[in-house]
Amino acid sequence: MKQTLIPCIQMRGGTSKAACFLASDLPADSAMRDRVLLAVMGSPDARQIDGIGGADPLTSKVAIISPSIRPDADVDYLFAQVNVDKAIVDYGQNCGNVLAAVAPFAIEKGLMKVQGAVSKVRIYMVNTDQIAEAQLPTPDGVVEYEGDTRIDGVPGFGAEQVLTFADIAGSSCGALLPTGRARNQFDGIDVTCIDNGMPVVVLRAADLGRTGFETREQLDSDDELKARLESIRLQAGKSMNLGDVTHRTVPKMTLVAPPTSGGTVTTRTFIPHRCHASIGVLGAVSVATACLIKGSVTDDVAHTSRDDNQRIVVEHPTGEFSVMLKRDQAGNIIRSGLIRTARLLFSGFVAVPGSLWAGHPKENI
Ligand code: NQM
Repeated sequence: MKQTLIPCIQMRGGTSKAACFLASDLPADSAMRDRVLLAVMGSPDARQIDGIGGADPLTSKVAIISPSIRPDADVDYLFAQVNVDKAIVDYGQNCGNVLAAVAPFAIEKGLMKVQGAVSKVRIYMVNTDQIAEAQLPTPDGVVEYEGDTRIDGVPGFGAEQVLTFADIAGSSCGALLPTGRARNQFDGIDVTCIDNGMPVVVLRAADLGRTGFETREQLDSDDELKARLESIRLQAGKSMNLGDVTHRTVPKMTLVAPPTSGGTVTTRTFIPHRCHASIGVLGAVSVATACLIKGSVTDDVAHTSRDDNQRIVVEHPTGEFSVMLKRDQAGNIIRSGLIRTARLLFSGFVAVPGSLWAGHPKENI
Protein backbone atom coordinates (compact mmCIF):
# COMPACT_ATOMS: atom_id res chain seq x y z
CA MET A 1 0.00 0.00 0.00
CA LYS A 2 1.29 3.46 -0.90
CA GLN A 3 2.13 6.12 1.65
CA THR A 4 -0.10 9.20 1.84
CA LEU A 5 1.83 12.45 1.53
CA ILE A 6 0.49 15.36 3.59
CA PRO A 7 1.79 18.94 3.07
CA CYS A 8 3.65 19.89 6.24
CA ILE A 9 5.99 22.59 7.47
CA GLN A 10 8.14 21.78 10.46
CA MET A 11 9.02 24.81 12.56
CA ARG A 12 10.93 25.48 15.71
CA GLY A 13 8.74 27.79 17.76
CA GLY A 14 10.66 29.12 20.77
CA THR A 15 12.06 26.12 22.62
CA SER A 16 9.65 23.62 21.01
CA LYS A 17 9.41 21.95 17.62
CA ALA A 18 6.13 21.29 15.80
CA ALA A 19 4.70 19.85 12.62
CA CYS A 20 2.46 22.60 11.23
CA PHE A 21 -0.47 21.83 8.94
CA LEU A 22 -3.23 23.66 7.15
CA ALA A 23 -6.43 22.26 8.71
CA SER A 24 -7.71 21.53 5.19
CA ASP A 25 -4.75 19.19 4.52
CA LEU A 26 -5.68 16.89 7.44
CA PRO A 27 -8.66 14.51 7.71
CA ALA A 28 -11.91 16.32 8.50
CA ASP A 29 -12.98 13.58 10.92
CA SER A 30 -11.35 14.27 14.30
CA ALA A 31 -10.81 10.62 15.30
CA MET A 32 -9.10 9.92 11.96
CA ARG A 33 -7.09 13.15 12.31
CA ASP A 34 -5.79 11.97 15.70
CA ARG A 35 -4.73 8.61 14.25
CA VAL A 36 -2.93 10.44 11.45
CA LEU A 37 -1.15 12.77 13.91
CA LEU A 38 -0.03 9.80 16.02
CA ALA A 39 1.38 8.20 12.86
CA VAL A 40 3.10 11.44 11.82
CA MET A 41 4.92 11.59 15.16
CA GLY A 42 5.49 7.85 15.49
CA SER A 43 3.46 7.48 18.71
CA PRO A 44 3.00 5.55 20.86
CA ASP A 45 6.69 4.62 21.16
CA ALA A 46 9.28 5.93 23.62
CA ARG A 47 11.70 6.55 20.70
CA GLN A 48 9.06 7.63 18.12
CA ILE A 49 11.26 5.72 15.70
CA ASP A 50 8.55 5.39 13.02
CA GLY A 51 7.69 9.09 12.86
CA ILE A 52 9.10 12.61 13.02
CA GLY A 53 8.57 13.25 16.77
CA GLY A 54 11.77 13.73 18.73
CA ALA A 55 10.98 11.32 21.63
CA ASP A 56 10.36 14.31 23.91
CA PRO A 57 7.07 16.10 24.72
CA LEU A 58 8.70 19.35 23.54
CA THR A 59 9.18 18.03 20.00
CA SER A 60 6.00 15.94 19.74
CA LYS A 61 3.73 18.86 18.93
CA VAL A 62 1.37 19.85 16.15
CA ALA A 63 -0.13 23.17 15.04
CA ILE A 64 -3.29 23.07 12.91
CA ILE A 65 -3.85 26.42 11.25
CA SER A 66 -6.68 27.87 9.14
CA PRO A 67 -7.94 31.28 8.01
CA SER A 68 -10.18 32.80 10.70
CA ILE A 69 -13.72 33.99 10.18
CA ARG A 70 -13.56 35.99 13.41
CA PRO A 71 -13.44 39.79 13.10
CA ASP A 72 -10.71 39.99 15.76
CA ALA A 73 -8.35 37.37 14.25
CA ASP A 74 -6.51 36.62 11.02
CA VAL A 75 -5.87 32.93 11.61
CA ASP A 76 -7.10 30.16 13.91
CA TYR A 77 -4.48 28.03 15.71
CA LEU A 78 -5.38 24.67 17.20
CA PHE A 79 -2.56 23.09 19.20
CA ALA A 80 -2.24 19.31 19.61
CA GLN A 81 0.11 17.68 22.13
CA VAL A 82 0.85 14.21 20.78
CA ASN A 83 1.82 11.90 23.65
CA VAL A 84 5.14 10.20 23.06
CA ASP A 85 4.41 6.80 24.60
CA LYS A 86 0.60 6.74 24.73
CA ALA A 87 -1.89 6.80 21.87
CA ILE A 88 -3.31 10.11 23.11
CA VAL A 89 -3.58 13.47 21.34
CA ASP A 90 -4.38 16.18 23.86
CA TYR A 91 -6.17 19.39 22.84
CA GLY A 92 -6.73 20.42 26.47
CA GLN A 93 -3.67 22.65 26.63
CA ASN A 94 -2.31 25.53 24.59
CA CYS A 95 1.35 26.05 23.68
CA GLY A 96 2.91 29.48 23.65
CA ASN A 97 6.19 28.27 22.15
CA VAL A 98 4.50 26.71 19.14
CA LEU A 99 2.43 29.91 18.95
CA ALA A 100 5.64 31.56 17.68
CA ALA A 101 5.48 29.27 14.63
CA VAL A 102 1.96 30.31 13.65
CA ALA A 103 2.56 33.76 12.12
CA PRO A 104 5.55 32.61 10.00
CA PHE A 105 3.54 29.58 8.83
CA ALA A 106 0.55 31.78 7.92
CA ILE A 107 2.78 33.99 5.78
CA GLU A 108 4.70 31.07 4.21
CA LYS A 109 1.39 29.46 3.24
CA GLY A 110 -0.10 32.70 1.86
CA LEU A 111 -2.86 32.91 4.49
CA MET A 112 -1.52 36.37 5.39
CA LYS A 113 0.10 39.05 3.28
CA VAL A 114 3.30 40.75 4.38
CA GLN A 115 2.45 44.28 5.59
CA GLY A 116 5.85 45.98 5.25
CA ALA A 117 9.10 45.70 7.19
CA VAL A 118 7.09 44.39 10.14
CA SER A 119 3.89 42.34 9.99
CA LYS A 120 1.26 41.73 12.62
CA VAL A 121 -0.80 38.57 12.79
CA ARG A 122 -3.79 38.25 15.10
CA ILE A 123 -4.13 34.65 16.21
CA TYR A 124 -7.22 33.03 17.66
CA MET A 125 -6.01 30.28 20.03
CA VAL A 126 -8.76 27.70 19.59
CA ASN A 127 -7.75 25.54 22.58
CA THR A 128 -8.32 28.33 25.08
CA ASP A 129 -10.69 30.63 23.11
CA GLN A 130 -8.33 33.61 23.36
CA ILE A 131 -6.43 36.03 21.16
CA ALA A 132 -2.69 36.65 20.82
CA GLU A 133 -0.88 39.09 18.59
CA ALA A 134 2.42 38.24 16.89
CA GLN A 135 4.67 40.94 15.48
CA LEU A 136 7.53 39.73 13.27
CA PRO A 137 10.07 41.17 10.83
CA THR A 138 9.15 40.76 7.15
CA PRO A 139 11.60 42.90 5.15
CA ASP A 140 11.81 42.24 1.39
CA GLY A 141 8.31 40.75 1.37
CA VAL A 142 9.26 37.53 3.18
CA VAL A 143 9.59 36.28 6.75
CA GLU A 144 13.02 37.08 8.19
CA TYR A 145 14.18 34.21 10.41
CA GLU A 146 17.71 35.45 11.01
CA GLY A 147 18.51 38.10 13.58
CA ASP A 148 20.40 38.90 16.74
CA THR A 149 17.95 37.73 19.40
CA ARG A 150 18.97 34.89 21.67
CA ILE A 151 16.53 32.92 23.81
CA ASP A 152 17.71 30.53 26.49
CA GLY A 153 17.23 26.90 25.52
CA VAL A 154 18.00 27.51 21.81
CA PRO A 155 21.54 27.73 20.45
CA GLY A 156 22.45 30.72 18.30
CA PHE A 157 20.43 33.77 17.35
CA GLY A 158 17.23 34.50 15.45
CA ALA A 159 14.83 37.24 14.42
CA GLU A 160 12.85 38.69 17.30
CA GLN A 161 9.13 37.99 17.41
CA VAL A 162 7.01 39.85 19.96
CA LEU A 163 3.98 38.01 21.34
CA THR A 164 1.36 39.88 23.35
CA PHE A 165 -1.78 38.75 25.13
CA ALA A 166 -4.52 41.03 26.39
CA ASP A 167 -6.54 38.74 28.58
CA ILE A 168 -5.58 35.13 29.09
CA ALA A 169 -6.64 34.65 32.71
CA GLY A 170 -8.68 31.52 33.31
CA SER A 171 -7.75 30.10 29.89
CA SER A 172 -8.70 26.52 30.77
CA CYS A 173 -9.96 26.76 34.35
CA GLY A 174 -12.37 29.71 34.03
CA ALA A 175 -10.59 31.93 36.59
CA LEU A 176 -7.09 33.20 37.35
CA LEU A 177 -7.27 31.53 40.77
CA PRO A 178 -9.54 28.58 39.95
CA THR A 179 -9.85 27.41 43.58
CA GLY A 180 -10.89 30.95 44.59
CA ARG A 181 -7.82 31.24 46.84
CA ALA A 182 -4.18 32.21 46.51
CA ARG A 183 -3.11 29.17 48.51
CA ASN A 184 -4.39 25.62 49.03
CA GLN A 185 -3.01 22.53 50.70
CA PHE A 186 -2.79 19.04 49.26
CA ASP A 187 -1.02 16.18 51.05
CA GLY A 188 0.11 18.77 53.63
CA ILE A 189 1.97 20.87 51.01
CA ASP A 190 1.06 24.52 50.34
CA VAL A 191 0.39 25.23 46.65
CA THR A 192 -0.88 28.05 44.46
CA CYS A 193 -3.20 26.95 41.66
CA ILE A 194 -3.14 29.52 38.88
CA ASP A 195 -4.19 29.87 35.24
CA ASN A 196 -2.94 32.92 33.34
CA GLY A 197 -2.72 31.21 29.97
CA MET A 198 -1.73 27.77 31.32
CA PRO A 199 -3.00 25.86 34.37
CA VAL A 200 -0.07 25.53 36.77
CA VAL A 201 0.31 24.29 40.35
CA VAL A 202 3.14 26.25 41.98
CA LEU A 203 4.95 24.65 44.96
CA ARG A 204 8.01 25.58 46.97
CA ALA A 205 10.81 23.10 46.27
CA ALA A 206 11.92 23.37 49.91
CA ASP A 207 8.53 22.14 51.14
CA LEU A 208 9.20 18.90 49.23
CA GLY A 209 12.72 18.57 50.59
CA ARG A 210 14.37 19.66 47.32
CA THR A 211 16.47 22.75 46.57
CA GLY A 212 14.81 23.71 43.28
CA PHE A 213 18.28 23.94 41.68
CA GLU A 214 18.48 20.25 40.67
CA THR A 215 19.17 19.38 37.03
CA ARG A 216 16.46 18.15 34.67
CA GLU A 217 18.07 14.68 34.71
CA GLN A 218 18.17 14.53 38.52
CA LEU A 219 14.49 15.44 38.74
CA ASP A 220 13.46 13.07 35.95
CA SER A 221 14.97 10.18 37.88
CA ASP A 222 13.52 11.27 41.25
CA ASP A 223 10.66 8.76 41.46
CA GLU A 224 9.71 9.65 45.03
CA LEU A 225 9.26 13.32 44.10
CA LYS A 226 7.35 12.47 40.93
CA ALA A 227 4.90 10.25 42.85
CA ARG A 228 4.24 13.02 45.39
CA LEU A 229 3.75 15.59 42.62
CA GLU A 230 1.32 13.33 40.77
CA SER A 231 -0.77 12.79 43.90
CA ILE A 232 -0.99 16.57 44.41
CA ARG A 233 -1.68 17.15 40.69
CA LEU A 234 -4.64 14.76 40.61
CA GLN A 235 -6.23 16.51 43.60
CA ALA A 236 -5.41 20.02 42.34
CA GLY A 237 -6.78 19.21 38.86
CA LYS A 238 -10.23 18.56 40.35
CA SER A 239 -10.10 21.75 42.43
CA MET A 240 -9.05 23.71 39.33
CA ASN A 241 -12.19 22.67 37.40
CA LEU A 242 -10.15 20.40 35.13
CA GLY A 243 -11.83 17.18 36.32
CA ASP A 244 -9.90 13.92 36.29
CA VAL A 245 -6.49 14.87 34.89
CA THR A 246 -4.98 11.36 34.99
CA HIS A 247 -4.63 11.30 31.18
CA ARG A 248 -4.23 15.05 30.62
CA THR A 249 -1.10 17.16 30.23
CA VAL A 250 -2.42 19.93 32.50
CA PRO A 251 -2.00 21.23 35.13
CA LYS A 252 1.78 21.64 34.94
CA MET A 253 3.71 21.40 38.22
CA THR A 254 6.28 24.12 38.93
CA LEU A 255 8.73 23.97 41.84
CA VAL A 256 9.92 27.43 42.90
CA ALA A 257 12.97 28.60 44.85
CA PRO A 258 14.71 31.96 45.30
CA PRO A 259 16.54 33.30 42.22
CA THR A 260 20.24 32.51 41.82
CA SER A 261 21.22 34.78 38.92
CA GLY A 262 19.62 38.12 39.71
CA GLY A 263 16.17 37.16 38.38
CA THR A 264 12.80 37.01 40.13
CA VAL A 265 12.38 33.31 40.91
CA THR A 266 13.98 29.94 40.09
CA THR A 267 11.75 27.23 38.56
CA ARG A 268 11.72 23.55 37.68
CA THR A 269 8.57 22.59 35.75
CA PHE A 270 7.06 19.16 35.20
CA ILE A 271 4.91 19.06 32.00
CA PRO A 272 3.45 17.23 33.86
CA HIS A 273 5.51 14.02 34.20
CA ARG A 274 8.83 15.00 32.67
CA CYS A 275 10.90 17.98 33.68
CA HIS A 276 10.94 20.82 31.12
CA ALA A 277 14.36 21.73 29.67
CA SER A 278 13.39 25.39 30.31
CA ILE A 279 9.77 26.46 30.91
CA GLY A 280 6.71 26.77 28.65
CA VAL A 281 5.74 30.25 27.47
CA LEU A 282 2.26 30.37 28.95
CA GLY A 283 3.48 28.34 31.91
CA ALA A 284 6.02 31.12 32.53
CA VAL A 285 3.29 33.78 32.26
CA SER A 286 1.25 31.92 34.89
CA VAL A 287 4.23 31.52 37.24
CA ALA A 288 5.22 35.18 36.74
CA THR A 289 1.67 36.21 37.58
CA ALA A 290 1.73 34.09 40.76
CA CYS A 291 4.80 36.09 41.81
CA LEU A 292 2.61 39.23 41.89
CA ILE A 293 -0.24 37.68 43.88
CA LYS A 294 -0.22 38.42 47.58
CA GLY A 295 -0.53 35.30 49.67
CA SER A 296 0.75 32.93 46.98
CA VAL A 297 3.49 30.38 47.79
CA THR A 298 6.00 32.60 45.97
CA ASP A 299 5.62 35.26 48.71
CA ASP A 300 8.87 34.52 50.56
CA VAL A 301 10.68 33.19 47.49
CA ALA A 302 10.25 35.66 44.60
CA HIS A 303 12.03 39.01 44.37
CA THR A 304 9.46 41.45 42.91
CA SER A 305 8.82 45.19 43.07
CA ARG A 306 5.60 47.20 43.44
CA ASP A 307 5.70 48.66 39.88
CA ASP A 308 2.60 48.35 37.68
CA ASN A 309 4.79 47.50 34.69
CA GLN A 310 7.17 44.70 35.60
CA ARG A 311 9.68 42.46 33.97
CA ILE A 312 9.53 39.13 35.79
CA VAL A 313 12.63 37.06 35.15
CA VAL A 314 11.78 33.38 35.54
CA GLU A 315 14.98 31.36 35.93
CA HIS A 316 14.88 27.74 34.68
CA PRO A 317 17.32 24.83 34.03
CA THR A 318 18.85 26.38 30.90
CA GLY A 319 18.71 30.12 31.65
CA GLU A 320 15.86 32.57 32.08
CA PHE A 321 12.56 33.62 30.54
CA SER A 322 11.42 37.23 30.83
CA VAL A 323 7.72 38.04 31.00
CA MET A 324 6.50 41.65 30.84
CA LEU A 325 3.38 42.13 32.95
CA LYS A 326 1.17 45.21 33.13
CA ARG A 327 -1.19 45.70 36.07
CA ASP A 328 -4.17 48.07 36.41
CA GLN A 329 -4.72 50.12 39.55
CA ALA A 330 -6.68 47.32 41.18
CA GLY A 331 -3.68 45.03 40.69
CA ASN A 332 -5.22 42.94 37.89
CA ILE A 333 -2.85 41.81 35.14
CA ILE A 334 -4.17 43.42 31.95
CA ARG A 335 -1.41 42.68 29.45
CA SER A 336 1.51 40.31 29.10
CA GLY A 337 4.24 40.21 26.53
CA LEU A 338 7.31 38.21 25.66
CA ILE A 339 9.96 37.62 23.04
CA ARG A 340 10.48 34.42 21.04
CA THR A 341 12.33 33.36 17.93
CA ALA A 342 11.18 30.77 15.39
CA ARG A 343 12.74 29.06 12.39
CA LEU A 344 11.47 27.19 9.35
CA LEU A 345 13.10 23.72 9.50
CA PHE A 346 11.58 21.93 6.55
CA SER A 347 8.78 22.42 4.08
CA GLY A 348 7.43 19.48 2.15
CA PHE A 349 5.29 16.42 2.78
CA VAL A 350 5.12 14.03 5.70
CA ALA A 351 4.15 10.43 4.90
CA VAL A 352 1.66 8.24 6.76
CA PRO A 353 0.68 4.68 5.79
CA GLY A 354 -1.95 4.67 3.03
CA SER A 355 -3.74 1.86 4.88
CA LEU A 356 -4.34 4.30 7.73
CA TRP A 357 -5.59 7.22 5.64
CA ALA A 358 -5.88 7.34 1.87
CA GLY A 359 -5.68 11.14 1.91
CA HIS A 360 -7.66 13.76 0.07
CA PRO A 361 -8.09 12.51 -3.51
CA LYS A 362 -5.17 14.15 -5.39
CA GLU A 363 -2.61 13.74 -2.60
CA ASN A 364 -2.30 9.98 -3.05
CA ILE A 365 0.84 8.71 -4.71
O1 NQM B 1 3.44 26.89 28.42
C1 NQM B 1 5.52 22.88 27.25
C2 NQM B 1 6.55 24.36 25.69
C3 NQM B 1 5.39 23.96 26.51
C4 NQM B 1 4.13 24.69 26.48
C5 NQM B 1 4.54 22.37 28.13
C6 NQM B 1 4.26 26.14 26.33
C7 NQM B 1 3.47 27.05 27.18
O2 NQM B 1 7.58 24.66 26.22
O3 NQM B 1 2.88 27.96 26.60
O4 NQM B 1 4.99 26.68 25.52
O5 NQM B 1 4.27 23.04 29.12
O6 NQM B 1 4.05 21.28 27.86
O7 NQM B 1 6.46 24.40 24.45
